[in-house]
Parts: sequence; structure tokens; C-alpha cells
Amino acid sequence: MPTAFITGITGQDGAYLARFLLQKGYVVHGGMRRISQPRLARLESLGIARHVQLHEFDLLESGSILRAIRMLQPDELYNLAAQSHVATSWELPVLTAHTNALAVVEILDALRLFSPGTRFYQASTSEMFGQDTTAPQSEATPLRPRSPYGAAKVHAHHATVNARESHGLHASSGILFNHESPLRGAEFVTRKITRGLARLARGQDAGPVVLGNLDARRDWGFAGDYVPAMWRMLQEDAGGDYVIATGRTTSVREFACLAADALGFEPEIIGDGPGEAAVDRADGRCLWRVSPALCRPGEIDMLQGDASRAREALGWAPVLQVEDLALAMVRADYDDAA
Ligand code: NDP
Ligand code: GDR
Repeated sequence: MPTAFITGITGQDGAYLARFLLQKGYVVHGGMRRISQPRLARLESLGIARHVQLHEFDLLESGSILRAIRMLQPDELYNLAAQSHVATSWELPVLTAHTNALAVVEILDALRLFSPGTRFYQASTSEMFGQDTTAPQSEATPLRPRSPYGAAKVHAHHATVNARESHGLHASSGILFNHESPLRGAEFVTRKITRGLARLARGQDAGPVVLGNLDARRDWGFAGDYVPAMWRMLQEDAGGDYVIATGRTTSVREFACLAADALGFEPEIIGDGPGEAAVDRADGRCLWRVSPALCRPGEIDMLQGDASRAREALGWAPVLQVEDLALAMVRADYDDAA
């Protein structure tokens, strides 16, 4: 049976990828960092916590990386672990650079020395493109990151490409645009919206959802559609770089309206700029409002991906559209809020 090692297995993508690989017959190992209370909720919600082999692992500890690679020598290694919250990266730029860039260099070096036959996947991101790019963005679009998070991911992306070109490693960089699900971390904007509005719909005294830049546009897909693309990259004869995206772009405001509609609210936008809010036409309740404190020091106005290469070379295409995604997320949060 093929073996895979997933860093970040406790995260959104780690959980979906682990389930996908188990269904394909893999022995799945996962790296989990030591915290006061193990975070197995996502693996448990997919019913797979007891089917994966978990190892104590931290990207900030070189020995941990070396030990995992030497011991397991997996057929495939998916590096999904990261400090993944863009806004936090301005607060914790050094930790972000170490976790998202230097640790990847360490993984690649350990693979070169101790397990050169392992196929490697790096979780790259549309944040690498930054502002003022052409749209839609493809593998050929220049990288101009606009956050410490994006800059660290660019370093890791180039390290992955170099490992492939200099050392012949089977190393791929998946440039994934935003992808969400009911397992999305609560601090990311889609889940913040669906959770907050679901609580309001349940009549809980939750108050409006407080948001930052409502004009930002993102290409939002479903995480469950995106993890098979990671696997497909590693089944190719050689590593490569692939954009994974839906090709559609939606503003934060439009996503909030989709989620509100799905819950039976009738949102009406009032005010503008920092004074913008949305109220429910039915009962005048405030659904969301803006707080300038949540706007970022550097924003990317618009991301929209061109996944033509993945479609042609990997036969990959997304299934869920943003409307289905918003509906699935509010349904799950509405049930949770019961
Ligand atoms: P999550 O935030 O849900 O998961 C991140 C994972 O990384 C968690 O398992 C977390 O562990 C782990 N982790 C963080 N720091 C360390 C560390 N020092 N050592 C070991 N593990 C660590 O992210 P996603 O699942 O959404 O994203 C997966 C990857 O894809 C990330 O690299 C992200 O940057 C990238 N990406 C995500 C996109 C998206 O839209 N979701 C789009 C493009 C790229 P713990 O549970 O202990 O916190
Ligand atoms: P992003 O996702 O930064 O694109 O990174 P996030 O959901 O955090 O923000 C998306 C857009 O929404 C705007 N926004 C808010 N964001 C948050 N988190 N909270 C708010 O209240 C809020 N209000 C408005 C943001 O300014 C931004 O424009 C995600 C992560 O998964 C990364 O790891 C990944 O690399 C990229 O997607 C692609």
C-alpha cells in the first residue's frame, strides 16, 4: 500500500486530503504539533481520526522534520502545515517566515538527503500574486506578494521549483486560490460570516458580524474539490506548478449576501465606506457592519484564477460553485447553532 505523510493533517485541507487518500488505499501518516488539547475535531467529524497514524511534529523544530522523513520515507509528502492566516502574518512576521518558508527549505533538504524518491507537494497560494496583477492569474503571472504570509510562500514556492530543477526531486507547487468548507477555520471571512449569520438566524443574541474590507474579491472554491488536485499533481511523471481555482471572483459583500439569502434573510445595504452595514428588511436587525480596525495594512483587491493547465494536464475541474458553497456552509453552521 502506498504511504503518505501529511503535515497540517489537523487543518481543513489536511482532514479532507487524509480522507481522500484513505479512500484510495493509502496508509496515511500525519504530523501534529504538541498543544495543550489535541485538535482532532476535523478528523473526527470526517470519521477518520482512528484511521490515520499521528506523529508529534513541528515545522519549527528541524529535528522533527528530519526524524519524520528518515523514519517514514513516504511515497508522497504533502506539506500543508503553515501559519495560514494572512492578517496574523503582519503581527507574527518572523514566525510566519520560519514556518512558511524556512521549514519548507528544511523539508526539501531532508528529502534530498534521506528520501529522494518521495514525491513532494507544497501548498502554495494565490496570495503570492499580490496586487496589480493581470486577471485572471495563471502559472505565468508575476509574483508580487503583499503580506509577510505571501512573501514567505513565494520563498517556499521558489525553493520547491529549485529542488525540482537542481536536484531532480519530484516536487510540485499547487497554487491554490481560496477554498472553504464547513471545516474552515472560524477566523477566515467566509466561515466568520456563515457562523455569525447562522447564530442570528437561530435567534441567538450574537450581534452583527463585524467585518473589514467588503470590496475585496476572491475566487472561492470548495476544499473537498481541491484536495484531489494535490494528489493528481503527484501522479504525473514529473513535478510541476499548477493553479487550482474556479475562475469566478466574488466580493466579500456578495458572499455575505449569498449566505444571508440562504438563511432566509433579506439583506439591505445601508451607508458606505466605514459606515456600511446590512440590515434585514423583514425586522430591521443589523446583520453585519464594518470595522476599519479589521482592514489590513496591505490588501489584495481581486483574485481570479485561470486553472486551464490543471484542467488540460491533470483533468481537474471544480464541482461546487460559490452559491453551493455558501449554502453548504450556512446549513452546517445552522445545524451546529441549534
Ligand atoms: P489551516 O489553518 O486549516 O491548517 C493549518 C495546519 O498547519 C494545521 O494543521 C496546523 O496545526 C498546522 N500548523 C501550523 N503551524 C504548524 C507548525 N509550526 N508545525 C506543524 N504544524 C503546524 O489551513 P488550510 O488547511 O486552510 O490550508 C492548508 C495549507 O494550504 C496551508 O499551508 C495554507 O497556507 C495553504 N493554502 C490554503 C488555502 C485555503 O484557501 N484554505 C489557499 C492556498 C493555500 P494546528 O491544528 O495545531 O493549528
Ligand atoms: P485570505 O482569506 O486572506 O484570502 O487567505 P480571508 O478569509 O482571511 O480573507 C479574505 C478577504 O476577506 C477580507 N475580509 C476579512 N477577512 C477576515 N479574515 N476577517 C474579516 O473580518 C474580514 N473582512 C473582510 C480580507 O481582507 C480578504 O481580502 C486565505 C487563507 O486560507 C490563506 O492561507 C490562503 O493562502 C489564501 O486564502 C488563498
